[in-house]
Parts: sequence; structure tokens; C-alpha cells
Amino acid sequence: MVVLVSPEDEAELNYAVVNFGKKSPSSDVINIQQNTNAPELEEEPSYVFIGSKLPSSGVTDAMEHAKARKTQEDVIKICKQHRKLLIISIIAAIILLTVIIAVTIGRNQSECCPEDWKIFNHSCYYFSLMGYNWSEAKEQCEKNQSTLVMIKSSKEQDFLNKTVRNGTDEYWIGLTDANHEGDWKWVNGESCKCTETNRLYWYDKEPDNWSASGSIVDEDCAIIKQDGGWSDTKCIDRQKWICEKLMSIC
Ligand SMILES: [Ca+2]
Ligand SMILES: [Ca+2]
Repeated sequence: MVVLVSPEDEAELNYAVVNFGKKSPSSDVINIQQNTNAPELEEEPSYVFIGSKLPSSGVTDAMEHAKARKTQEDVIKICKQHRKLLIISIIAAIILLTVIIAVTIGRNQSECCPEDWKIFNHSCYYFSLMGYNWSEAKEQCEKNQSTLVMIKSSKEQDFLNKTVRNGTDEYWIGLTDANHEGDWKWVNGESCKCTETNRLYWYDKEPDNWSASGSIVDEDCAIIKQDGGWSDTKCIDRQKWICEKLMSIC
């Protein structure tokens, strides 16, 4: 009896030849030979394909499986690298976009001062055209989100000096000793410390807290005069004033 088992891939199969002996009809299988080439038979041979693959094919399969597995692992590794690069690229793009937006906004925004205010060193200065007493002048500045000027540097003093030099007016500045005689403080509460060794810009013999004979009103508020010198005078006098505030976004 001849049994034929067909493999899926015939090209990879070896042949097994089964000769059925004529002398021993009762014996089904006399001899089995393995040959990689199809045999030439004198009699009509019968071929039995035992299994789909012989051991040599199994080794090939294992190698191919290993190769396929390695290829798959390589693909997964490449995909992971690409995903990592994609995430890094997205983060970099977000940072770059944020910087560009910030720079653009910064360029579109600029600092400025209100109209009729003068600019010096990122601050705005207002020189009033009318006169009030010191307390009223202080309130006027505060209504405009500013203070009576506090002169904290020689450069600021020079700027004010140049501005008032050619005029005939005197201006209130934000300096007073009304709370404690001789303890001169700026309107923000800081001590001036300018009546001893470091007299800053007081005229000679000023501040003198002068008062008329018999008067209870002395001099507790400071002014800057045309040549930039400081003097104390009565706070109830009517003087022009100088306001100061930082420049703002406009
Ligand atoms: Ca005084
Ligand atoms: Ca005085």
C-alpha cells in the first residue's frame, strides 16, 4: 500500500523511497533510503513524504525564526528610538515657540511715561505748573500713582538740577522732618541721614528750621531751588512740586 503525505513546501523536502518487495508481498516495507535527489527507479517507485520537514529543515527553521525575531526586535528598537526623538522634538518645539512668543510680546511692549512727564533712568518725573502746600502736593502725586520725588543718587540730582536750573521756581521734594525735628525722612519712611557728615545737597546753614520771632511755625519740608540746592521751608507755603514714579508698560 502506498501512502503519500503532501508537504506544504515541497521544495524543502527530502525524499524517502519505499520499495515494496515483490518477493515478500506480505511485507509492506522492505527498504527505506533517504536521498536529497529524486531517485531514478527502474520500477515505478512510490514516494512517501514523512512529515513536512526533515531535521536539517528544522535547523533552518530555527535559524529563520531567530533571524525573524531579531529583525522584529530591531524594528521595535528603531520604533522606540523614533518615538523618543519625536517626543524630544515636540518638547524642543514647545520651548522654542514659548521663547518666540515671549520675545514677540516683549518687543511689542514698551515702557513709557504719561504725557507731560519727563523720563530719566526708567522713571517718570512731573514738574507741576501750579503751587500747593507740601501735604497737598504729596496728595496730588499719590493720585497719579507716584510720590514726591526722592533723590537717591547724584545722577538723579543732576537730572533735576538741569531741569530746574533755567527756571525761577522752587519745587517741593519728598523730604520732611515734620514728625521729629531734625530727623529728615523721605516720604517712603526711609531716613535721609543727610544732616551730619553726608549733607548731600543742602545749602550751607540749611536746614535751619527757621521761624519768625514769636511764630510757632518752623520749617519742616524741603525744596529744591533753581541751582539744585536744598533748603527747608514752611510746609504751609505754596510751592510747585515734583512727582516721581517708575515707567510702566504702555
Ligand atoms: Ca524742621
Ligand atoms: Ca531753612
